[in-house]
Amino acid sequence: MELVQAAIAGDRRAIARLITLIESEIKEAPAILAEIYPYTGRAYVIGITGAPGSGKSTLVNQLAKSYCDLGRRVGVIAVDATSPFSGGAILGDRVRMRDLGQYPGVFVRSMASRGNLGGLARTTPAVVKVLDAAGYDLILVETVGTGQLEVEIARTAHTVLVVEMPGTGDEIQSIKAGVLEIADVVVVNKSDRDGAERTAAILEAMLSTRERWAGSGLVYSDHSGALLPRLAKYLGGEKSSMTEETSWRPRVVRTVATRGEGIADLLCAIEQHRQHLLTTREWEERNRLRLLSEIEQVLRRRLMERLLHQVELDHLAEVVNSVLARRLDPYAAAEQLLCG
Ligand SMILES: Nc1nc2c(ncn2[C@@H]2O[C@H](COP(=O)(O)OP(=O)(O)O)[C@@H](O)[C@H]2O)c(=O)[nH]1
Ligand SMILES: [Mg+2]
Repeated sequence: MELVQAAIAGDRRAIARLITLIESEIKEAPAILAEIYPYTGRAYVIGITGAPGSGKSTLVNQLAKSYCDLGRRVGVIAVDATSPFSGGAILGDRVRMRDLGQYPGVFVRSMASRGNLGGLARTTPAVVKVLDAAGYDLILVETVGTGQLEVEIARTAHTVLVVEMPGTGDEIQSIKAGVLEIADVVVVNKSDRDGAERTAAILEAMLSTRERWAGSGLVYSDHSGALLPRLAKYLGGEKSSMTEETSWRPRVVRTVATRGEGIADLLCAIEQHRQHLLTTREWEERNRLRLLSEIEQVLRRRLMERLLHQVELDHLAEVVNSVLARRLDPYAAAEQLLCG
């Protein structure tokens, strides 16, 4: 496809159009991704998650500029919440990210989550691939930041930053949301406010006691992960090849994103994590789990589509009526639908 080749060659308009096609999940999307896939696997993906207002977008701005100054090509994907009422995405982030547009080496894209839970849009991993194939060697992905458990980013990124603000133990969002589990680097942003030092100390203490094994966040037992943990175990061998000495201990970094303070430290922590992944088996393990998780998600969707395609509507209505009339329970109903 001409458009795909143009995007791979780095044509910004082609990249933008390709992303739009993939986002709208046109029926050619699988063929497009198949063409792109051989060109992927070169980018380093950094995920940025954390509660709304914690400063994710401001940090992403700073990181993008810093990497750009270092001569890197940077792709930015900001996932917005889609309001179930308006269907529109939040404008604030888009405005905030606009000044990145002046940087020729930076490509910025907003995506609406379209009701997908887990902090990303369903097509975000595919969009990451487009930017990867187009030669962006660093890709920053900002999650929606609903304050809920956003673990999908751990399956997409090589390094996950969890952004916090100064607060007491009770107020620290990532502890409440359990999202600390997936953090590779914890950022205490807004460190110009009181209590940043104490917050950093609380987080350090939390992180030193958390149970760890390579890629724990990746096989987090969310509602969907039945196949993934089993296969991961089978393919990856024992639960952990990491000993205490070789496993990564998440770093805590304080920043003031609005003033660019602490950004150099943050870059350093990200680089240390990257080096850690590369020098241990974790790099390989994470890649395996990431791809496995992607296959599983496509499989899940395809199986459901196939099932819905096969079931006769008459039959479905009949089964539902039986459940309503208490002649059949929901489990038996599902079984009947599966067996046709
Ligand atoms: N005081 C202070 N404000 C900040 C800092 N970083 C971001 N902000 C402000 O916090 C608000 C939310 O930032 P934003 O980046 O949109 O947060 P997001 O919702 O997590 O993406 C904005 O008004 C920023 O200007 C910081 O380090 N210190
Ligand atoms: Mg934001």
